[in-house]
Formats: sequence, C-alpha cells, structure tokens
Amino acid sequence: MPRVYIGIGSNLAAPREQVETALTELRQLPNGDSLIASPLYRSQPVGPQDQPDYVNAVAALDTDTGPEALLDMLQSIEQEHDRRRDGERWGARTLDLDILLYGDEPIDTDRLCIPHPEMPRRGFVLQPLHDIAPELTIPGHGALASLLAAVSTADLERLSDGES
Ligand code: A4P
Ligand code: MG
Repeated sequence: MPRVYIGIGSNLAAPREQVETALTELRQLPNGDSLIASPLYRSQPVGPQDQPDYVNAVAALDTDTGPEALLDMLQSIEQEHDRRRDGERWGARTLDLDILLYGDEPIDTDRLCIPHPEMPRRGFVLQPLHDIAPELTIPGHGALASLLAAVSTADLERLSDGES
C-alpha cells in the first residue's frame, strides 16, 4: 500500500485545535489506524505578512484510496472546518490539507501536483516531515535531510510531541 504524507496548516479560529481535530478526522479515513503524526509547530506566515502565525504538522498513513479520491476526502474535511476559498493566494485559512507525497509516484493532473511544488522550500513542511520520516527521498528533489538543511527553520516553535 502506498504511504501518503499530508501537510496540515491552520492560522484562523484556534489553529492548534483545528490541527488536532484534523488529525482525529484523518484517523477516521480508510486505514486511518496506520496514521503517524508529527509534532505540531508554530510558524511565521509564508506569503502575505498581515495574517496570524500558523500551526503546522505532517501526518503519514498507508492508503489504498487513489490520489483524487483522497483529495476529495481531504477537501470535505477542510469544508467541515469552514474553509473558505475566496481569499488571496497564500492567505489565512482555518484548515489546509495538502497531499505532499503519494508513495514515490509523481502526479501532475488538473487537480493534483505531487510532490507539492512548494514543499522543498518550506521549513514548516520539511521539519515535521523529517521528524516522522528522516530517511525520505522526495521524488525529483533528493534527500529530505539535505533539503531541510538548506532552508531556515528559525521561525519554527515546537508545540507538542507527535504520536502514532
Ligand atoms: N492541488 C494541486 N496539488 C495539490 C496537492 N498536492 N494537495 C489543487 C492538495 N491540493 C492540490 O487548493 C487549490 C487546489 O490545489 C485544489 O483544489 C487542488 O485541486 P486550495 O487548498 O484551495 O488552495 P491553497 O491551499 O490556498 O493553495 P496553495 O497554493 O496550495 O497554498 P499553499 O501552498 O498550501 O499555501 N505559511 C505557513 N507558515 N504555514 C502554512 O501552512 N500555508 C500557506 C498556503 C501559505 N503560507 C503558509 C502556510
Ligand atoms: Mg491547499
């Protein structure tokens, strides 16, 4: 079964609770009992600066759900968190669930670009991902540990331990 890595972010309406609730909901997906969660991190916004700090985490699970069906499930979780899609690019949101990696399969369709194109530049993704999968290679980008060493993580504040 492919392993999928999901990036979780929130900076509105009690972000830490949004992320913790999202982890509970991800555990209810098919094979959700295989879920491993990274620690939670507070991070400074990338993009427009006039928005609150984020809480970020990464979850991994083994899945036999196809990538587009999984995206549908993640988007319905976002909707349950009252996610609005009318804001500016990289603007504030109650909950963002991005498919970072889906097995070692690169995917490029109208609805999905995997690996998520911004992940190699984002400390708030690479650090929690490294916490749960230090040996990972990102298809097309190389070793996760090297990518992490090349970005700044100075803005990250660890909030909690991860859990399996
Ligand atoms: N889509 C394509 N590829 C994917 C993928 N791998 N995973 C499509 C999920 N969705 C993918 O997504 C728009 C469309 O992208 C979807 O309909 C899907 O078909 P969206 O969630 O509505 O839009 P978005 O999240 O606002 O866009 P984008 O560009 O993905 O935003 P990012 O890159 O996620 O940036 N700063 C900090 N510190 N922490 C953060 O978490 N997040 C953002 C959002 C900006 N700054 C941040 C953070
Ligand atoms: Mg998104």
